[in-house]
Amino acid sequence: RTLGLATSDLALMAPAQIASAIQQRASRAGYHLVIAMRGQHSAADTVNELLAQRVDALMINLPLAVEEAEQIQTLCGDKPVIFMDVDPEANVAQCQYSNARGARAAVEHLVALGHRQIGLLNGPAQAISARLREAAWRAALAAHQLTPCCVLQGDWSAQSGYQAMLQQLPDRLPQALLVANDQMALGAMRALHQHGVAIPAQMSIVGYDDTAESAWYQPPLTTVRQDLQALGETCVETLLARLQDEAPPQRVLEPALVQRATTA
Ligand code: IPT
Repeated sequence: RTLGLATSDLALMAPAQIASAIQQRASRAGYHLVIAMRGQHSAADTVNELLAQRVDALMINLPLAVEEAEQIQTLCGDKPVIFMDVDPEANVAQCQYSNARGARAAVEHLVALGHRQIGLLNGPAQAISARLREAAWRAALAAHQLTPCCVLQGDWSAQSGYQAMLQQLPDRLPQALLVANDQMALGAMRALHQHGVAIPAQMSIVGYDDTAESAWYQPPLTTVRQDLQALGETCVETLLARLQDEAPPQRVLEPALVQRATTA
């Protein structure tokens, strides 16, 4: 009785915290968990590595476009498989938070505070979640007749957020910034601190994820919460239900804005 998890880099906070929740829930159900991390391999190779270990069902936390996801679904044959980081248009079973609703909630929060110049520090272009967060940021700005200003890009790491922010300093700063994940927000805040830019007095910041550390930033981070524990548990429970031919759990996964101290 084995479940497989194909995952993005576990050095990143969100995938690590999701994997931890999955491991705990699987072991509570008496299942063994095998993890394959993508690294330099293709998504298909990573999934084949799990299939070679005869897993009963698979969770795929790899950023995948429609065709890639459907290919992997085919690769898995009749084994239950669930996708966690996929284009919602793909015709595959999914368990994920809406990036569109999360990014929109962040922009609405900043607009309600009176900000008109709202920049974006996005994740890598290959990541479907980054592309969807950017599209929703643009759509929400347009809905308020605001024009996009300042699009920066990192690779999800704190270091990349720091470097991207340094490029805008000292004086090319928007009034507010949506950062596509909390780790990059950590780095961006460090760059702003070094230049004496007060958060939130001179610039508001909203992160994305609400990882376990985010309440401990200085100041504590306002962010879009994806409950990573609930996500991991729901994925495992959905697979278990399919293995036992039962109805999957009816849990709604909704991102929610958590207001802390980096926005004003
Ligand atoms: C997504 C995180 O929001 C982001 O911070 C980064 O860690 C990324 O994963 C890594 O792939 S969450 C994912 C389930 C869309």
